[in-house]
Amino acid sequence: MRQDPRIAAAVAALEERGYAIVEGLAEPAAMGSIAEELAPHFEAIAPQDRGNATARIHSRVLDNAPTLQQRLIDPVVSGVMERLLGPNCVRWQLSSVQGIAVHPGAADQGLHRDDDIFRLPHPHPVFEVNVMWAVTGFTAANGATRIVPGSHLWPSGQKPEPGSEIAAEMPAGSALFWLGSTWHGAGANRSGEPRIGFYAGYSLGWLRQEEMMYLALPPETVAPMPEVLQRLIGYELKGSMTLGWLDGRDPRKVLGLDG
Ligand SMILES: O=C(O)CCC(=O)C(=O)O
Repeated sequence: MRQDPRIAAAVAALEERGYAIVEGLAEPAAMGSIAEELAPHFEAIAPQDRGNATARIHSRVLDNAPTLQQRLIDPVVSGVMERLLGPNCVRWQLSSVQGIAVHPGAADQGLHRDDDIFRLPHPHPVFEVNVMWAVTGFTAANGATRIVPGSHLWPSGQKPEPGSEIAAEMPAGSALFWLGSTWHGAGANRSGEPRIGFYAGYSLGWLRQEEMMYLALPPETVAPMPEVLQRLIGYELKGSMTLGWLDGRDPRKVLGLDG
């Protein structure tokens, strides 16, 4: 079967520049449904916990959020992960999920590399690839993610010069991909409307996930989700009795997830 050409184009851009934008990957109507799925979680955050006018919610939002769940297993996203992470693990995984609302008045987030949490010297093979879905449009004025092109190839210790970043502007329904090694950060919101994005981080299946997924999304919560998503969250045995067993057995069988 012929692969969607957007996969090869995104992989080439990620390898060359450290980021890729796939415009219109989801229908605008899907983003409307996702905004509705996220809204009660954002509303539940107390203003004093918002911090810097940027509100974050985490992977628990996946519960009862079928439109959002489908975006996480989008075939173009999966194709990119298979190409970039697949060669270095039995199965890649979801590492962290976040809804991020950058409200008017938010200052810009410092530029950073997501994979610095693993403390390995750069450059190194790709072990993390992240995706930001534009739930609202992303513009330079409303806090679009800032990206430093080519910075994924830099050695540890090299820092971005001021002004070397671009704003990843994109219409609602688009997806911004970046490598864990690419310097980036949310922009300041100088507009009158919130910038809402939905972030999903993917990593090699043998790394520790950033979020404690099994506690955030216990077996009874994932049971109604698509099987492929359950597996990405971590409910699977990777390889034959190698990684991720429970009581020495396949966790899907122990937990009754295979029916
Ligand atoms: O919200 C964004 O545009 C980027 C978020 C980010 O880089 C982070 O939270 O580490």
